[in-house]
Amino acid sequence: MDAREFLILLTDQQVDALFRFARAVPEEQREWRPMDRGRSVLDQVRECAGVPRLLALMVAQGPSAVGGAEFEARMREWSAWTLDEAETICREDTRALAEALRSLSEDDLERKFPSPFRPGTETSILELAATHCWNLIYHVGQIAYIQTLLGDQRMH
Ligand code: NI
Repeated sequence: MDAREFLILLTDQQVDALFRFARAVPEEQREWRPMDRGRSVLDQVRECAGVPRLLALMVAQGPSAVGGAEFEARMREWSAWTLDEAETICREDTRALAEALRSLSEDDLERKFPSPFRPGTETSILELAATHCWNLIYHVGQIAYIQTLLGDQRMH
């Protein structure tokens, strides 16, 4: 299995984990924010669901295809999604990201660009696409921590 297919597999596994963990939190607690300052489960799920469309655009058209204005417009869209809507969109757009990745040659995948997320560093298209996977892992961890705060110590 090449690096691209491995990334697609890991990402799909983390999408499954995100919704498995989120649905394990009782519905009435999905908007609870630790200390009234942390981010709720639903808020984090919405972000994870909103990001892959932006990344698919960047993979298909280059990192400069998405700027601050596009990102802010996407944030406004995702702020209203229910958990079910977020799941449908996340799965659809994760598939679109995978297809965008599969349409590139190995050389295109490894070509370096200035990183849109870390100024002063460079990133390849493959690394950029991996942003979805590590963002999912980060937020699954935060949701798991919220679960422990709510008294649920199980691994979901
Ligand atoms: Ni994030």
